[in-house]
Order: sequence, then C-alpha cells, then structure tokens
Amino acid sequence: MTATLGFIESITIEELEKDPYPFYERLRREAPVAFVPALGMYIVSSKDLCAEIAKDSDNWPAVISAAGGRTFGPGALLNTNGEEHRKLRDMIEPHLQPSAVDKYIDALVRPYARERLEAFDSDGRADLVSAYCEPVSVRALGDLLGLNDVSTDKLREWFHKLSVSFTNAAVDDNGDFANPDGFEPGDEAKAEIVAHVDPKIDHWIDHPDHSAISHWLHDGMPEGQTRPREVIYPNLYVFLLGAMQEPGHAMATTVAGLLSRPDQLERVVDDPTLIPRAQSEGMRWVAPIWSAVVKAATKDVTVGGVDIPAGSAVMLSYGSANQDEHAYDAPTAYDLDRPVTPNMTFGAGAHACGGTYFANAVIRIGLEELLEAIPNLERDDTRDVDFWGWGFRGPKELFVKWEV
Ligand code: V55
Repeated sequence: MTATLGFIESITIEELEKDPYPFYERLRREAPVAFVPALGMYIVSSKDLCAEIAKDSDNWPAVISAAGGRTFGPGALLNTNGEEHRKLRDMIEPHLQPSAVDKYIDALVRPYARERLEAFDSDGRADLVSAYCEPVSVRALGDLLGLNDVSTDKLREWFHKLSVSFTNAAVDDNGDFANPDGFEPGDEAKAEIVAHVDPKIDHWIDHPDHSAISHWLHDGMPEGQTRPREVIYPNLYVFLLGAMQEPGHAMATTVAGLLSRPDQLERVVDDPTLIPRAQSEGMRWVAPIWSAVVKAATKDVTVGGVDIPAGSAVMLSYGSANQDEHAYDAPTAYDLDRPVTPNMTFGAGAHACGGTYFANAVIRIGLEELLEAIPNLERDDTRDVDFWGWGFRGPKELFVKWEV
C-alpha cells in the first residue's frame, strides 16, 4: 500500500458532513481509490470505478459499513447476496414495480401533498423541508407499508435517528467505533419500532391486508407460514431510513437547485413536464444517498492502481461519482439544460435501488403540487440554504417565501 496522503490522513467525518465536495474533488484528482483512516475503509470517488464495482456483484458482493451493520443487523437487503438477496428482492418488488406504483401513487401522494400546502402559514414563508418535503415523503411510504397509525412526525424522527446511527462511521486507530454513544438514537428508534410493529405483525399473521408489510409476511411462504420477524425487521429498518428520508432530500435538493437558477425554475413552473428532468438533475447534483454503499473485495485486487487486500470494505461514494469532471461539465452547478448523462444516484447492478420508480413518482408528484400551489416561489435570502450530510445529504432546512 502506498503511504496515505496528508489530506486523507487528517480528514474527519464531521468535515465531510459539513461539506464533502472539496475533499472529494481532491480525491478524484489525486487518489480516486484511497484508504481513509477515519473510516477504516477504502473510498472510491470516480464515476467509472464506482460503476465498474457496482455492476460486478460476483467479485464485489454488497456488504454494509460497520456502523450500518451495527444499526440494521444481518439479513438486510443491503448486506445479503446471491439467492438470499434474490428472495428479499422478490419480497419487496411487487409493490415497487412501475405497473403497481402507477395504480396507487396518485391517491397515495397527491391528497396529502395538497393538505400540507393548504396548512402553510398565510404569511408567505415556510421551511419546505419540515413543512412539506419530509412529511410528503414519509406519509406516502408509511401508508404503503401499513404504518398509517404512526404519525408523520414520528416517522420523521425514526428516519433521522436511524440515519445518525447508520452514518456514525468514525473509527479509532484500533478500528473500533470512535463514538459508540452515537448508536443510541438508532437503538431508541428500533426499540420503538419493534414495540409498535410487533402487535401489528401479530394481527397481520391472521388478518392479511393490502399493506406492504402484510405482503412481506405472507408472499411466497408455504401455506400456514409467515416470514420470520428476523427477516422482516432489518429490511423494515432499511425502508424506515433510506426510503423514508431520501425522496424528501431529493425534493428539497431539486427546489434548492431550481432556486439557484430562477430562469430555470420559471421554465419548470410554466411547463411541469420538465419536472422529471429537474429532479433527475437535482439528484445528480446532490445525490441523496451520497456515500452509504459498501462492497467487499473477495480477493486481493488492484483497482485504479491501488492494491486492495481480500476482505477489505470499499465504499462507493456515489455523490462524488455524480460530480466527476470526466463525466460532467461544471459538475458543481445545478443545470436543467446539461446533457442527460446517466448518474449513480440509484446505484447499479444487482443491488441497484429497488425503489427507483416509486421514489421518482413521489418526488415528481410532490414537486408538481408544490409548484402548482406556489408558482411564485423564491428563496428567503435572509436564511442560508443549509445542506448537510456525507452518508445521506440534502438541505436540513430550506426557507422560501412568496407573494401572497
Ligand atoms: C442505503 C439505502 C437505504 C438505507 C441505508 O444504499 C442505506 C444505501 C434504501 O435505504 O436505509
């Protein structure tokens, strides 16, 4: 192994969470495959190497960071492979395939989006993240799963706590967790989730309904049997984190991007058929799952000129892949008009996101309703747009105003 460059040696996760872009810009230029001591993992930051590894699931099985594993436990979609992974995909995919989503998505998202917009203060100011993007995101998936009886704010609290725990990735010189207390929020959320969902599972076992969790319990199981809770929970946590949080991130990011280009915002307001393009560029610009995907080297291997020993954990930083100067001109700018080039936002290969179509539909409907209700949206420039996060990234708050 080559000596670690000084800037890599000294980086901290707190710095990355504040703003990962300068560090990663330098990584792509000087060390697109690099061992990062603060993480105890290799990071891959270029688009071509991220894509190559993601697509080669035979040589690069999906694992999970140590912090991710501490949060979800074994048996999640993210850290299973081969036949076991295929069965879990078969469990979740029926509700997420386009033909299914198209049947239910409007009724699931649009009325609630309108309800939130009608509840906006009449003073023409709002924080879109807490008042709209997060609620619309969590309510849609919560209702689909069968968690209609969990409040919108509780679902927001759960994804936030799981997210903090999942990304508590810092390790010390011995490779042990640097902040073991950082898992407490996730542990609290999981205890609440199990306490709430266990009785619901008891009920669904005898009274199946149309909810996704009820189907997870019953689909493909022999007569009289249901899928064990040890299979359900790790995967439910995956949904209650990423699938709850990221459509909200994507909506807010897209609005922030459009607010940075008021001419482009105006065109999208005038022609809502541009919304899918606007959101795709939003997620290219700031990938909601910025750096959370990890693969394992199955053998000693050389990638991008760096020797990686068998068994190493290799993190694919898709948020950086989406900023790769070799793939995109002026990658740091939001630009509706840039050539449509595929990006890594939803991953690739056997572990490519199973919720791609669902998430895109939620984001699109959320943005359609927002821009129809408030076509004269402007940034509240007395407040900063406050992007945050390295594992998962988006605006923490997004203050807007409009003439009422
Ligand atoms: C990831 C996805 C998740 C999650 C945690 O791709 C990490 C990484 C879709 O949910 O909860």
